[in-house]
Amino acid sequence: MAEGRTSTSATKSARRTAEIAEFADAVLHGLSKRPRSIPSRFLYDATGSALFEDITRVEAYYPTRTETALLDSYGDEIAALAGDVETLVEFGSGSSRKTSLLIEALAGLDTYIPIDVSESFLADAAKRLEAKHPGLNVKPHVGDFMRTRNLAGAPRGERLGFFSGSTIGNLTHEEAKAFLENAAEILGVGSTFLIGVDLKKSLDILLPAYDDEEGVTAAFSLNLLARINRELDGDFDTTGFAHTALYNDGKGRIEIYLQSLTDQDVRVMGRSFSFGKGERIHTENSHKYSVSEFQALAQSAGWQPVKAWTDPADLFSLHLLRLA
Ligand code: AVJ
Repeated sequence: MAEGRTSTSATKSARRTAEIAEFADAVLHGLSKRPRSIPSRFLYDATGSALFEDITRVEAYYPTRTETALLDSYGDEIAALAGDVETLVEFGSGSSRKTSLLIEALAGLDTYIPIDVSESFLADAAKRLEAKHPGLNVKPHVGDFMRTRNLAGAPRGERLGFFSGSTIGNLTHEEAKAFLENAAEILGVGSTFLIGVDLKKSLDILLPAYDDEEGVTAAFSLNLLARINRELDGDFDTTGFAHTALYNDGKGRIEIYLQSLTDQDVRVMGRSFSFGKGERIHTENSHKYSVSEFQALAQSAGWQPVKAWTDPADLFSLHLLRLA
């Protein structure tokens, strides 16, 4: 897949074709195996990303507003501990509000490099942030942050990485370790890394955050079936499946499924898949960490904990790490 800073319409459409082929492979394979599962990254097409933005405004979904409040409260302290940061590298662009809080706190910042798969999302974010922070160079990098190996052509300079929103929770512990090792490669020795991580907590708070009364999270999950219908010539009845969220205590994670409400047959790309009533497709994991669990994971990938901040209700954490 083409990766880099700008692209022509030919590379854009080649990228789109590759994306659909990859989605098709993942869906046909994921619906054939047992237990059925589809990787969570496919939830985030344009519609899914917009629905996720809606989730961040739902009352029961505490992570976004709690992380924003932590950045607001501790941004200056984070900036002081990170040192003379010249380049901010964001893995998977978050909402520009969170990023702006960090940019404002980093007095000597010269360049902001957001890494994201969505070129249009990056272009919007670049425009907004350049307007908001005059003098800041925004150099978007198009690519999957799990696969990006270097930021060719980007200024060296003291680097701070930023991975917000507990997106790291989508990854298994093994994948998270691999991600942290790869980020170490990209950011380089001496750099720092700020990561937002959701904390383990009471199920009374956790479960409603992933199954809100307004049904926004359900709509987000079910969009995966609608996306299969749109892009892979599927005929899923989106009212025939229910969004289900549960906490897997052993694995320390929320697991999200789409559960068939009846016995039914579904066709995708000319192939037929039978679902028994109650049968489910695993669509997403959201891992939760205590502060010390996450610090141990970071250390296993070569990152030294500098400091961690939590809110008074112990809902969410921000970790500053350094690569020695
Ligand atoms: C984007 C992975 C941080 O795990 O809280 C929220 C995804 N899915 N509600 C999370 C999500 C359903 C979210 N992350």
